[in-house]
Amino acid sequence: MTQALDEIKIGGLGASRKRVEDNRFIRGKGNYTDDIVLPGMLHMEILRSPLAHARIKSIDTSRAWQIPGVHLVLTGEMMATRNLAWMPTLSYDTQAVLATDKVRFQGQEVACVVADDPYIAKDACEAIDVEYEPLPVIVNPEQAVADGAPVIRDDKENQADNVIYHWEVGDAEGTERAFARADKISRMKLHYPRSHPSPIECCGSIADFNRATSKLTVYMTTQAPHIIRAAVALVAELPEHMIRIISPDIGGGFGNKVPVYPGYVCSILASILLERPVKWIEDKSGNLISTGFARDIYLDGEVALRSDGKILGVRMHCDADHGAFFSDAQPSKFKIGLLHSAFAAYDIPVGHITARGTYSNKAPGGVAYRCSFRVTEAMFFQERMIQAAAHDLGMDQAEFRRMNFVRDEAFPHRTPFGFLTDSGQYAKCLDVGLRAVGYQDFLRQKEAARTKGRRLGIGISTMTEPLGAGNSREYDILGIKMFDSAELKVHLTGKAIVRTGARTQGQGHETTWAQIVSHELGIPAEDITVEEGDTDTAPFGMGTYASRSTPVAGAAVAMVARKIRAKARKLAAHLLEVSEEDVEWELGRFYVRSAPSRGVTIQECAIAAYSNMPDGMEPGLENTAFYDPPNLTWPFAVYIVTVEVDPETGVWDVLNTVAVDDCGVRINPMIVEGQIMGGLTEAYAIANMQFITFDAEGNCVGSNYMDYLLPTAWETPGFELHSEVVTPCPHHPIGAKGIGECAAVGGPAAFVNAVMDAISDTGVRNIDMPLLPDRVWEALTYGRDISGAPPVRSDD
Ligand code: MCN
Ligand code: CUM
Repeated sequence: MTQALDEIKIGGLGASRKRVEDNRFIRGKGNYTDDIVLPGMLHMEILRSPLAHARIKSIDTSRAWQIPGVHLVLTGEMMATRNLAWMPTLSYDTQAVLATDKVRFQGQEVACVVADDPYIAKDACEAIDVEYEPLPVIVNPEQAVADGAPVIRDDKENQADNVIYHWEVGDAEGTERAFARADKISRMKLHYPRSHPSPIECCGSIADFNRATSKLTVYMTTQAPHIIRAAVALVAELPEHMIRIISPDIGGGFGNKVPVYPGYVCSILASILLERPVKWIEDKSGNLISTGFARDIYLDGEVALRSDGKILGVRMHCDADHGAFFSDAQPSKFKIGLLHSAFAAYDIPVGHITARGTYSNKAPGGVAYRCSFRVTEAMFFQERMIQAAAHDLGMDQAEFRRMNFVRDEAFPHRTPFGFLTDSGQYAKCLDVGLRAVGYQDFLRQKEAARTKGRRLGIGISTMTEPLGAGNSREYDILGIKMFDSAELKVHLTGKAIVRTGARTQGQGHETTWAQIVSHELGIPAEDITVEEGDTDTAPFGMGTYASRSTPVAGAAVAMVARKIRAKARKLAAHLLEVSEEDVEWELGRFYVRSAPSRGVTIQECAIAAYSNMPDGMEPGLENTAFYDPPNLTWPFAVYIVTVEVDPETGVWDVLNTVAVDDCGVRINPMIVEGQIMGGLTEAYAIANMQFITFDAEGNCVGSNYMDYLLPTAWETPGFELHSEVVTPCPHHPIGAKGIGECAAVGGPAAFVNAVMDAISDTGVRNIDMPLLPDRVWEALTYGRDISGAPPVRSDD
């Protein structure tokens, strides 16, 4: 008779355990960066450029210095004397900390004031007199490469134009041949607009340099504290053990809190100069106008088709607008991130991708807002191209996908762009989705509605995402290899603490890491504390982004628990007075194989580790595991959306959204569902209502929540989630794949495809996001495509 514990009851794998962190969050007891108050703390504010491109003729700070309560006014010139006016970016470019020669985007940091309170600091910023000489402005790639375009990065030697890189992957000649053989070529031009993660909490830091101990402590909103510590050590040449980065509770990250921002650097320098703690908290418009953006990329794509529907090849050219500095926060050697994960779910014999990156007078972009480094763009382009190709062939869009999917037995599958996908059941996911939405029925309803002048549409999108960077062979940040670690300490009473180098920003690690330990050791989840975010206590890790925590840090948690179990087995053998080979494990308990009723619990082993260990055994029950994943994990999803478009107004309503996500084994099904709902909400917002665009002078339009809309529960449609397809990850210790971003990655195309399906009979091929009612109305009324960011004229 087994005496194994009931895994769901103890909060192990598969338990929809309530999020333990929410206990403090919903009571208003979270501890965010801005909640922290240190003795003698001063406040810093940033003066930002009103112009998008201008030479700085002079900066006069004398009036600011005279304001009572002002302690320090920092300018680029002062930063330059310490070699800190510029900093390196994660993409091997440089970025201005405070502008010296020119300003290159609206909102760029020009000066900082440190004062007794933030209001004095803000007033003093307004007392700084800057004389600018305006320069011509570039707001898109076309202007960037036009003849006679002003060179934005004239600070860089050998930079004679605005091109950052040319990049390509795939087989150009083979693709050429495939296109020559094609019965039909389907073409699509698209723009994925700039989008902004907009977490509720803005970025911020409190730097606290203590001259007496030489220790620098920085509390900050970062998704990757260890990388920040390494960057501070390397850039500021401070000894690493004298730097402590603490990332307290984070009010949402979504990629916004991966990069290093000038505000962090200035607060650190100010604290070192003043020997007092200096707090900088970004305001909302500062966050919207200047921190890391995502996307802003143009596609010219083609699919070569055989008349029976088989895809023979794909060709894509992408133009990426990076803004004023190439500061993509991504760990691959590929200039355009993982864009070439496009078409990974389809069996494409050959393909070729080229990409060009350019500078513009816009805030530096390149954070991967809820996506594994341009996978969102890749999947959006892919699914829009797939829908257009099916349409061009006159084929059913679901059938077209099914016939071109990679088959279940074909894994591991090498994509034409070099990735190795691990596992999946793509057709099954599609079937589940089609059944749930009532596909055939809906097609009939759509026809019937048309005869009454109503426009219904159905959109399908699929996505597979390369999650879990890295493996250390292929992924690094500034040369630091991508892996993660976990440390587990089991106390003598059998309670435990687990720490990882990841950093939760709302994803629920405090809940789910405990569940992994429970699964491996049978210690109830409520007996396990999870801690992350303090570089003095957490083991080394590369942080939380690209949904890498479960694939990498989560795997490390499982591996360290297994090390603990291996030692506990020796303790059990000692307690049971049998040899280790005779000891069997069941959840929570070791027993003697020949006498199963004789056993010891994991808690009894724990106390023995401190009180009754065998001769020669090192006491204690703690360990650390480093995990270098053999491959990325490849979750898959199908999203299906039905809509009704009102031809009078262009307003579209979502009738139904079905999501079928296969992220392998789910640690906490409720948390996974929350992640999917959050991602779908963001996808809906991007497709429907959000844009940050720029007028001809480079003024950022949309740097407030009147223009950049965040959907509330009122606007957000309902979602129907399906979890019945589970393909365990073959190389992950508990079979889990990442999930944090999937719905935000795959969702947008489902919404857009649905609206396009509703109006495709008018000959309109594309409306670029956001599908605002006036854009849909214009397309429908005049039968024409609507391309690019919404036009904004300067005289509006
Ligand atoms: N999980 C699970 N079973 C799986 C996979 C994941 O139970 N098979 C759980 C995890 O244990 C974790 C959560 O789901 O609690 C998300 O896990 P994972 O997919 O590993 O993603 P990360 O923890 O690495 O989170 C990063 C991801 C990213 S990159 C963005 S951006 C994003 C996202 O998570 N930002 C978020 N979701 C967010 N959710 C909130 N609330 N706030 C953010 O800032
Ligand atoms: Cu891709 S945004 Mo998240 O990686 O923090």
